[in-house]
Amino acid sequence: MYTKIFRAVIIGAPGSGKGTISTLICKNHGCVHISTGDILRQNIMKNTDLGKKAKQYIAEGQLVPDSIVTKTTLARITEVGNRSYILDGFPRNIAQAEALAAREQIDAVITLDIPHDVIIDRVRNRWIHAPSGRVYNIGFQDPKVPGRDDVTGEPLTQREDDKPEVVAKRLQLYDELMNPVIDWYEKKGLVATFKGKQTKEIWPRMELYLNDRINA
Ligand code: G5P
Ligand code: MG
Repeated sequence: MYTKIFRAVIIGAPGSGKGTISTLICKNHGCVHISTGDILRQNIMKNTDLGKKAKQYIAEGQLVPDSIVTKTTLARITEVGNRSYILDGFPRNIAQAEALAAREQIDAVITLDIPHDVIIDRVRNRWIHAPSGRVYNIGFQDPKVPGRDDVTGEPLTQREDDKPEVVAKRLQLYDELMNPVIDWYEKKGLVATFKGKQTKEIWPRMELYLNDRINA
């Protein structure tokens, strides 16, 4: 468990492993994983007002408008209260980064640098349990029973925005919008970048970094 409250942002291209690594961090260090993509997908499943507004943007690989996402994410952070968290998928542009900075003191920004060709292969093999956000990958993180979630036994699905043409759009949007966000955090001295092709190769380095950071 973290010895002090640790508030981190994780940044990486679509399919870079933000969700996978955040789950590992939270399992090993007892923090809360806040994924804006998971929150939005859960709202789409439940057909809430938020889900109805977000659905089309996500299907097309566009960003959901800031006004909606920022409000929802800050509300979730309020619910998490005085606990450590990893913010996955937010901020997505400078306006969101500024809105977050106005509210929260972020301790670290972790960026994942994974080659795009590796990402495209991964996304093709990704299956999710949409209600919980649990993620699987054929050949890397297989479900115990093919096509079924390990915990609930419910069927797995593929994401609407994992179609190849939408993934290409998401990758392009990522480079355009997130390089300025990373630079913005660089200037604040918060960024640690992890480069590699596989999560298992990145994870030991991430653990060293987190341990240093937390015990500093
Ligand atoms: P999301 O949900 O935030 P993305 O595009 O940022 O979506 P995504 O696709 O969820 O990111 P990830 O979390 O980085 O990817 O990656 P992951 O799921 O952990 O890993 C990808 C796959 O690779 C998985 O199947 C995993 O098992 C596998 N994998 C991991 N490591 C390895 C490995 O070492 N080897 C192999 N073989 N496989 C591995 O956002 C979705 C949409 O929501 C909206 C936008 O429309 C966005 O496009 N949205 C927002 N809009 C506005 N503002 C915001 N802040 C928004 N946040 C979300
Ligand atoms: Mg994710």
